[in-house]
Amino acid sequence: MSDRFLPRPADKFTFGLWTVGNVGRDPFGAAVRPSMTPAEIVYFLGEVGAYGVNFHDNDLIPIDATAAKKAQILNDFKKALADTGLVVPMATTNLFYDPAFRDGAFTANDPKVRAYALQKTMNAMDLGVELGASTYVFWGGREGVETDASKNPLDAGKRFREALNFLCDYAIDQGYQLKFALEAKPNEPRGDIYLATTGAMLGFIETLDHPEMVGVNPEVAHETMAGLNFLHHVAQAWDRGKLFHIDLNDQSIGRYDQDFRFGAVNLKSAFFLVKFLEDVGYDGSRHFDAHAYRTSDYEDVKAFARGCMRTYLILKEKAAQFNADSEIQSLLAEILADDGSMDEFKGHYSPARATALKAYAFDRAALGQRGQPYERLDQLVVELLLGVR
Ligand code: GCO
Ligand code: MN
Ligand code: MN
Repeated sequence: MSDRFLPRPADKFTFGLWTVGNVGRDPFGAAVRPSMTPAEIVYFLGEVGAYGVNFHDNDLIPIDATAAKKAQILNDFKKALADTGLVVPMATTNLFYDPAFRDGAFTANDPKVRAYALQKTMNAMDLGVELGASTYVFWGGREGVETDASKNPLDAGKRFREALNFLCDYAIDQGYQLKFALEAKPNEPRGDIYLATTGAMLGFIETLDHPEMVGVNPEVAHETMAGLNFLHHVAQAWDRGKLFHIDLNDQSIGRYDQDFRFGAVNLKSAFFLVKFLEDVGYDGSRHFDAHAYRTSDYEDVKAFARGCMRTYLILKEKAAQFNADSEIQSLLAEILADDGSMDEFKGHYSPARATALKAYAFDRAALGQRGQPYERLDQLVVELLLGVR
């Protein structure tokens, strides 16, 4: 392995406890790997070179743990963090596994479930902050329906808004320096999950009492499952200053929720994503929300985790190569050429500008005759990725 692709803390590569700790259970089969304790997972992540570890409340502390058990787990976990130097940049709440959440959490029809979800989240926020988290993720896995007969989507939206407003105020009241990151997913485990895309989340955030505290946590697999262009959603989030976190993995369109190793399916999309994050200077966590194939043993899970980080770093190098490639750059310059003749029409509206633009005689036929060398450009990208440039 070439050293330049070894992860460093500055890369901010993080994994959830549930990712490398995934035991390979799926809807059709039982666990295939023995479970590791949270502390064991931290040592495992330290060994593969990760920077941080994230968790759901119940990845760390089982939902029915006694106070003594909780204290012991926390003690072991903190020791593992200290021994490895790993940090906890993000925490989240499990609001999907327990049967109590079978009809959702913040959007459930039963007000007792909604209140319990708030209580559970406040406790989980306390736990996350105690361990150093500065980003708090909300993934509403059960916040949806199988039938719209069961729930009015307007009510669901109001309930979700009320819950987030309550929790923002709780964070402020506690003096927590927490930012919230909302993670959209179109479906699975519910038939349809509310606020199904990152774009929907961005619109929703503006309706909150403290929109400045709330951003998004887009995930490659989630927009891809819906057949959408993930990069475009990330770009919109970045443009609004809302890219607070990102979940990296991979996914084939039209398949089950795969959570594959970053870059495992669509290297070209992964390349443009990494290039975007690096070009704009995204400096948050690069969080891998993925898990190894069910066929893997723990040696292979290490290969999975190292592979996620290594592919990111290779693609980062490819992005720098793209930016330095004279043929690519001169093609881009040609594509983006601007002779300045339209300068008088650029910028904000003014009555004079509108009048001048309406009076201008365009040569529409000439506009339509101009071709663009996008085939050449794309082939250069392909060759760069294939390592022949
Ligand atoms: C999924 C989601 C989850 C969330 C996690 C953190 O598809 O199951 O991506 O993995 O990211 O619950 O909120
Ligand atoms: Mn996911
Ligand atoms: Mn995720």
